[in-house]
Amino acid sequence: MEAYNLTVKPWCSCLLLGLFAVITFLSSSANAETHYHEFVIQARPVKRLCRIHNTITVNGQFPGPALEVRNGDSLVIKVVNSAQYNITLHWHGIRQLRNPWADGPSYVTQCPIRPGATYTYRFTIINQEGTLWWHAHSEWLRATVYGPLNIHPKLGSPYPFSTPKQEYTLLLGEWFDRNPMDVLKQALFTGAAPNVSDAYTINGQPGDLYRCSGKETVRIPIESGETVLLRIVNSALNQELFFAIANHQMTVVGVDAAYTKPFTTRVIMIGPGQTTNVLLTADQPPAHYYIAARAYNTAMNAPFDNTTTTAILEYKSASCSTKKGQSSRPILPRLPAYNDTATATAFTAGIKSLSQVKVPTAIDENLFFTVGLGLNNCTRPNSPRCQGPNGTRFTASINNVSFVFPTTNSLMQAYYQGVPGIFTTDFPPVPPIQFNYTGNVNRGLWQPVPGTKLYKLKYGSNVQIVFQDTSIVTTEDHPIHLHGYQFYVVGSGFGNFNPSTDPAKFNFIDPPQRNTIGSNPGGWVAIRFVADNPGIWLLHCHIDSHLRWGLAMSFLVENGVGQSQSVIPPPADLPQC
Ligand SMILES: *[C@@H]1O[C@H](CO)[C@@H](O)[C@H](O)[C@H]1NC(C)=O
Ligand SMILES: *[C@@H]1O[C@H](CO)[C@@H](O)[C@H](O)[C@H]1NC(C)=O
Ligand SMILES: *[C@@H]1O[C@H](CO)[C@@H](O)[C@H](O)[C@H]1NC(C)=O
Ligand SMILES: *[C@@H]1O[C@H](CO)[C@@H](O)[C@H](O)[C@H]1NC(C)=O
Ligand SMILES: *[C@@H]1O[C@H](CO)[C@@H](O)[C@H](O)[C@H]1NC(C)=O
Ligand SMILES: *[C@@H]1O[C@H](CO)[C@@H](O)[C@H](O)[C@H]1NC(C)=O
Ligand SMILES: *[C@@H]1O[C@H](CO)[C@@H](O)[C@H](O)[C@H]1NC(C)=O
Ligand SMILES: *[C@@H]1O[C@H](CO)[C@@H](O)[C@H](O)[C@H]1NC(C)=O
Ligand SMILES: [Cu+2]
Repeated sequence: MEAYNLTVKPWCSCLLLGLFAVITFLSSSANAETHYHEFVIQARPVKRLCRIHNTITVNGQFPGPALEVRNGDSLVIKVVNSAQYNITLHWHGIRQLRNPWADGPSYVTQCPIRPGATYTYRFTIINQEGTLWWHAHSEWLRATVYGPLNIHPKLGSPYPFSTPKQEYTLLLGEWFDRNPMDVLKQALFTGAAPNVSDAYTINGQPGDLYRCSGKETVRIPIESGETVLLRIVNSALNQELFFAIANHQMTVVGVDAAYTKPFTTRVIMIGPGQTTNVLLTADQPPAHYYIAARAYNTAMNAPFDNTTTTAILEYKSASCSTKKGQSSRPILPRLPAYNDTATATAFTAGIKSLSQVKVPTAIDENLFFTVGLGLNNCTRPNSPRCQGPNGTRFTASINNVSFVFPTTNSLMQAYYQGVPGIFTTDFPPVPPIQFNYTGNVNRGLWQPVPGTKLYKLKYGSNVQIVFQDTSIVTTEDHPIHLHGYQFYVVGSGFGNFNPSTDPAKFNFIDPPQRNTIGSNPGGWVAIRFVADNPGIWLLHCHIDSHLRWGLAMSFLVENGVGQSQSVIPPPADLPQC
């Protein structure tokens, strides 16, 4: 099984010697297995865009090591923090049943792993198959600390499609020609939007269209006529992306570790946090074709990185003839306009579960969450700390609460140990004020209230949440990620959600199962799930600048009856604050 195409350049391979290299082989044993890994967080020189950057990596690798596992397997990952920053790791999309201790968001389920400290994440994959990924979940460290987590079917269980000849994981990333932590620090000081990235990347490489990058461009070899599986992950920090392959169609077969009804498309849109599995058949004349990704940008009047990253789909039979003396570049695919919401929406709406699913119908918790940005007024608008629009500071909120992460304890540790004063459980189920969410919103409504508010859910309750984007500052597609759950996306639309007419159009037959879904710019999306995983689970926008401004909240899912419905005790090495 060939899985992950990582180019190790000669100048850095020496650095890798002597380090703990992690290579996963899937053994042929019929039983579930336990995979042991050591992830050493360390700064390493990485050359991109003509410059060498001291980059936070795992085991010196950028992107980090690929985890190849099977449904039912367990993982034991010892994280050794040899970097200068506090860090935690999150296993994005893994349900972590009754085990919030292994989820990772810093100050939510654990205190950070300090420099010099270690923590071992232990978890089992239960009934999940497809592509997930792992990433740092503290400040902006996930800009470079991320890697794939590919879950293969149990031994002897086939895919619900013909077995592909090869598999390749394509991690789409965002590269800053700076230390990303400094970019964040500057933004938090000025109150303005953070600087945009300098490049997008595919498996860490920007590709041919950037300075100094051409030679390192990722190449995907393919044999004429064969079909391969591409596991595409949007690991970019702040940007939704369009993705296409010149002259080729793709067949979508899975998203976020759930199989989908196959459908053919020329372009995919993928939000930060999401994954998309596609089958690709080499049915074109043997040649080299660009694989490319660039921004899908929905925020109005906001600067964004408008560059294009590329990899090369290389027909093997074309290699010899075209490698030498090849003067013309591969063909670039046509990507939609940056603001092509029609294409993005049509793609996302086309995704359906492979077969009929069991959507909860009798709803116990009917939640309506407004999501969006805001502006905090400054008493001294000319202060260097108020460089947001018209002397303000950017903020963001859900239901007018701008989420504040605790600093002296994690939510889960405080809850488990009964430590008071860390959070309250009065998060509002509906917005405190009703207004025309997508209309011209009165400026007096733009400033939310900071708070560390949780919403309590009874074990086993049936939950519906409608995420309503607002036009405060700007309408925008917010990719909302829920930890600890896979939810059904039952409906979506534009404008204001209409509770009397829209639910009639919900899909209860074959809605997709996801862990991250976009709110629709100036629109809404509705999800449903059963609160069957006790613990504290973060819900947030996966655009990291929005997350840091407060576009988040947390659910406190209470224990049910007995041990099998209760949070397991924390591991002995859980970091303390
Ligand atoms: C952000 O961009 C501004 C303008 O280009 C530049 O002056 C500043 O140094 C940048 N800051 C960081 C941290 O990259
Ligand atoms: C990208 O943005 C820059 C600066 O705003 C602009 O000069 C350039 O034309 C844009 N490029 C594309 C491909 O849109
Ligand atoms: C998209 O941008 C183009 C050019 O920047 C503009 O002409 C067009 O009106 C925009 N379309 C939408 C749907 O906003
Ligand atoms: C900033 O002020 C200008 C001039 O008063 C106004 O036109 C603009 O809408 C304001 N922008 C914001 C974001 O408040
Ligand atoms: C909300 O605002 C939009 C955009 O201005 C407008 O088209 C719509 O009629 C308004 N809706 C209501 C209920 O006022
Ligand atoms: C913030 O400032 C704007 C414009 O100066 C004003 O309209 C708004 O009411 C102020 N908001 C608050 C909460 O003071
Ligand atoms: C949010 O709360 C603040 C403080 O009560 C208020 O000024 C503002 O209008 C509220 N905004 C919304 C959208 O509810
Ligand atoms: C790192 O985490 C510890 C424990 O929570 C905290 O005391 C310390 O302030 C953190 N350091 C930074 C730089 O955030
Ligand atoms: Cu957002």
